[in-house]
Amino acid sequence: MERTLILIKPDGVQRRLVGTIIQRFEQKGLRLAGLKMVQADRDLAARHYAVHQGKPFYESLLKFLESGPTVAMVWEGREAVAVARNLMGGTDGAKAPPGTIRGDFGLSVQNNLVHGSDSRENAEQEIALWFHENELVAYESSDNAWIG
Ligand code: D4T
Repeated sequence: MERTLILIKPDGVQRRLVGTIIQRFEQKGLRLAGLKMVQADRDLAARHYAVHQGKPFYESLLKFLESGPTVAMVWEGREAVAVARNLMGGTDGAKAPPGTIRGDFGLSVQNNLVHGSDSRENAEQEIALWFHENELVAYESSDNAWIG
């Protein structure tokens, strides 16, 4: 079963979009395996966005992620990484298509509401960064046979 890390970034929390965003992943058929609210500090923000170190938007990106609580989640299911990225839409909310989270609720590049892992390998690293293994719950969902 593939897993992915999804963050509802501080703008999504402040704009009271947590329930709406969770509903998108839930209705698609992905299964929630972990959920918590985190106030990211500089260390966590820097480790999460290490790949962007040195880019012009890096400092501003860290400040944004530190600016308020984030909802961290692990979702699992068939092709969970790609499915979640499709639900989110592209980085820039102004260009993301309607029907996607960013396309429906955002106009910004930086304040783009959600983060989703971009590969299976990065997903596992990011899950380990945001969660302890004992915070994740393995269970059978009763609708498995219908969703696939
Ligand atoms: P994340 O990683 O948050 O899911 O976003 P994306 O995968 O869609 O986009 P990304 O890695 O290219 O960028 C990470 C993060 O940086 C912000 N950003 C990006 C920014 O503030 N200015 C920029 O010019 C770019 C390219 C938005 C998302």
